[in-house]
Amino acid sequence: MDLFKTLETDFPFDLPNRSDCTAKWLDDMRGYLITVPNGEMLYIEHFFDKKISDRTVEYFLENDIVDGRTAKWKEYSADTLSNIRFSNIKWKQDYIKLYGKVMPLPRLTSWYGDNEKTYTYSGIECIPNPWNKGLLYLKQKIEHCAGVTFNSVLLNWYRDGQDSMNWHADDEKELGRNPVIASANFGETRDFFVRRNDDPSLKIALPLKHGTLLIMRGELQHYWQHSVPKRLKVGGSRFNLTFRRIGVNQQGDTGELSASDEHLLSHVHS
Ligand SMILES: O=C(O)CCC(=O)C(=O)O
Repeated sequence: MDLFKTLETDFPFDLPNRSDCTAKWLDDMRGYLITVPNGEMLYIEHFFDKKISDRTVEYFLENDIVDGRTAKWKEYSADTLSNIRFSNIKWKQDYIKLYGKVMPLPRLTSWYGDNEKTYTYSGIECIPNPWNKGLLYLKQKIEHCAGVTFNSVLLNWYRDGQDSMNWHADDEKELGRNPVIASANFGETRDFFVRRNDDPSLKIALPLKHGTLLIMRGELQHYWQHSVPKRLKVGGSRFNLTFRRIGVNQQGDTGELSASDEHLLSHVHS
């Protein structure tokens, strides 16, 4: 037991100084359980080690034209990007209609999942790409920790600190009530903010780093929103993967792993 982890000032994130917002180090998880009114989060700063995290970034960027590590991705137009064949992830530029104007989302995205796990957010319909080896590897590790299975993942690529994600909750009806959402992070560190719907001044800032896993669960998506604000000093790419369960919770299937599921998972390998 690492005694120093029990010191309140030692948290690697900012927690409001209130008795109903607490964090507790869990030795078996090697992370913090953060409890807030109507929700909880598990924050595992170094869930994936540096080797796996570095390899994941490479895997996401492998393509037929440019060196993924040195390319100035923000300088590529949507047209140029659509002509680059990424070997492992089908990145795309999505658009939303805002005040009658069509605007590019300030990040690239990609959606993977089981057959027919179509997902719609902000009016964007996502048809799933089939799982690949790398994503299944990450999914299996995360499921083992989260204790639930996931059938889909939204990938976000923040090419630099100007790319961002606005305040929202993952509360689409396909996700069912009280969804478990697992967020895996690679590349540049970005601040992830969580704020209470009925009191936006109640806010938590969590740095999501190269290899950090954040699991959101309980009623969090119904009472809190989250965002990733711009950080102009950040020059490089960050990748975020949110693993979800689409269209299953409604039938009372919680997705919890059973002993036989855990056994099956051991057959999925990198
Ligand atoms: O990039 C992040 O950490 C947030 C992603 C997110 O909120 C989402 O995909 O809904």
